[in-house]
Amino acid sequence: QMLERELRHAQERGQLYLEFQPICTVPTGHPVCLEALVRWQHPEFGVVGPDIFIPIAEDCGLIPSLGEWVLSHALTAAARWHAAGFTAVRVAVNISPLQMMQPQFAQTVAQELARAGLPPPALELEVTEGIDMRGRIQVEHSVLGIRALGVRLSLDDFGSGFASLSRLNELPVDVVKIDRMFVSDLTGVVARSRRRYVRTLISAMVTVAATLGLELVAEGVETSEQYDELAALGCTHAQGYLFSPPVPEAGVVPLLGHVA
Ligand code: G
Ligand code: G
Ligand code: G
Ligand code: MN
Ligand code: NA
Repeated sequence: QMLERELRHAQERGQLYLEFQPICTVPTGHPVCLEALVRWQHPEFGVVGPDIFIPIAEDCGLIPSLGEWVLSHALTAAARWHAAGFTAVRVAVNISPLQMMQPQFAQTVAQELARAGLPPPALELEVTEGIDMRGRIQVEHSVLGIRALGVRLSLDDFGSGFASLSRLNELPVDVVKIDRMFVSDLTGVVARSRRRYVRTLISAMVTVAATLGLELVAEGVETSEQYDELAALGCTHAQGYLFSPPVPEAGVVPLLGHVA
């Protein structure tokens, strides 16, 4: 496949770059974390999104190397904003389940933190809720290793897959991210019963997160109507176009400076 061949060269040809999107506290809107999102600038195809090329990288064995590139560059960026004085602002990095299956994954994370000169709690690793059961022992090994370092774990896309509210207390995570589909249906043009269901669900998530001492992030917040609804329900954190779209690295410090 053509994309696969091109992707094999993307890293060495300097075609990958990161954007960063703030995760903000509710209700003050202050950024506490920036999620790194990888992009591929191809000379002919233009900017290719991770929705397209991450699955390809996973299929053709490129994900360990690509994932390490993302981790390394995200930490380098975070070291820069820490050096600029924003030491309380973390960086979140999306991790493919295939990376979690590598025996040496936690060790790689430790090495990259040391290289960037950052303390482990400055890093949050986002694992998607759809993480499957094959190689579960190895995934658990990585999870324990990551936790032992003091790196934070975030459960991405919560509600979209297999995890249930009742399973949350078995998962050693610090953060739960409500899938943006729920946020969208909170105020969207959907049946009144669907809106009521989504509101009840988020309210239950707020209760469970508070009980377990987890941070709860609503993803994909686009309108102040959604924001106000989430604030009223008791959501502690939010992310989305309302606050900021993903921005290039040069846009991060101005973003932090603006709200500091
Ligand atoms: O940035 P965007 O909304 O296009 O991201 C689409 C999807 O790609 C999201 O599910 C996001 O989690 C995923 N993604 C973005 N960057 C990375 C990355 O560096 N690694 C992995 N594994 N997934 C990523
Ligand atoms: O006020 P400040 O510049 O910190 O806000 C940062 C972001 O958070 C802005 O994009 C703003 O729209 C959003 N925000 C902060 N507080 C509220 C609020 O009470 N309601 C809504 N709708 N948005 C808010
Ligand atoms: O699955 P994950 O949460 O990592 O996906 C993040 C993706 O969501 C990024 O690709 C980002 O571009 C996208 N995104 C961020 N904010 C919004 C938003 O407010 N609305 C929508 N529709 N997508 C968003
Ligand atoms: Mn994510
Ligand atoms: Na998500």
